Amino acid sequence: SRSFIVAGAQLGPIAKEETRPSVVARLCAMMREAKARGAELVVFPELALTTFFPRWWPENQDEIDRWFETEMPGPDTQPLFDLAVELGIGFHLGYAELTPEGRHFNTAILVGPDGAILGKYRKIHLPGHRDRQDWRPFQHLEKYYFEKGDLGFPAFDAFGGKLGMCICNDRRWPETWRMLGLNGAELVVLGYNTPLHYPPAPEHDHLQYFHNELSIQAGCYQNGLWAVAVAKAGFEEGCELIAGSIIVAPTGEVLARTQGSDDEVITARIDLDRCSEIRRNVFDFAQHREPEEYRKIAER
Ligand code: CDT
Repeated sequence: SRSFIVAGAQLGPIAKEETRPSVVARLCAMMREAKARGAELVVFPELALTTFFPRWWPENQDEIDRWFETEMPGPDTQPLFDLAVELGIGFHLGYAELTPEGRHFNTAILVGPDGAILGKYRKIHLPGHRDRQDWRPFQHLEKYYFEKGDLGFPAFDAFGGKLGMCICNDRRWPETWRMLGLNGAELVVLGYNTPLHYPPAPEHDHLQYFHNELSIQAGCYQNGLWAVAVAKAGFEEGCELIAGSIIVAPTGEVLARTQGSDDEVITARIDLDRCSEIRRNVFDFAQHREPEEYRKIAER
């Protein structure tokens, strides 16, 4: 078996004025707890170093760039990498990336227990809107702040198997999971910032937790893979974000779930060999997929 313990490290709210070093100290405390509980990998949320800034319309370029990292690790994030090496634990971190060419991405990385970056993913499904919409109680300007990811849905050799990443809204799209499954991912790690209130369709607000779990459980089952899905949660700058971080098996079963909406670590032992329970049966892609019937999926 290829079994090991994974951790999800849910974050409670991050205030607009909370500093990077303060947030990194919170991440380090949860990394220590994950290690104490035997985890070899700890998963942090989407945009885990700052408040969820796409909720504000920026007045100038500086108000955009202040949220972005120009190097990884940089001076503020180096302590997280140093602690990972000291403890011998890998991690997944979401952050806003500003490239040397001036490109802005919603990014996540996978870091090994030696502190080396094993893989990078840039968010492909950017939700929300590009223009300022003052009728909303808060903005969701991901289409304005970020450009679409340009790295596809790769799976990386790591932790004795194949690991893939996606970010928040990506988890709602079956194409994300199928691309990761086709690329061989056995474990998908992801973070999310999901407001409880969805202004364009408030009649669905009570379904936010359900749709989160539905999407992740279906993605796992239909592709025979594991997932660790981790929230930034709680009341953040007047906006309530859902919690409900989960670890899900290839059968679609939820093995661990957070209880509250603050900083909280969950763990579960996972066995990558269990992917074959699904992949050798109902979802044996080689035997049963019919891609020539799916052409429309890859068309505009
Ligand atoms: N961060 C992120 O992608 N959040 C979206 C919110 C709903 S769409 C405005 C999500 O899919 O959870």
